[in-house]
Amino acid sequence: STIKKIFPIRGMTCASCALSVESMLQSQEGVIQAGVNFANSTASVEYDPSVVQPIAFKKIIQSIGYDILVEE
Ligand code: 9UX
Repeated sequence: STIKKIFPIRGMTCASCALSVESMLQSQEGVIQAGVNFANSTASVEYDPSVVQPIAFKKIIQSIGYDILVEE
């Protein structure tokens, strides 16, 4: 089964930033679906917790110069 959660994103200054973050999340193994809302600075991510944990999102998002706030 999958989980869908909303995560705050930091560092996005334009709609193009949001698309970059979104495609990065979508490329992550274990992510079923991801959408980034630039106006709200949030990402909605549906993922399979048996494949990936949100801490992995932090690494890939930081690698392109943004940040995602995940609890842990
Ligand atoms: Mo453009 Mo959004 O470089 O950074 S993608 S401001």
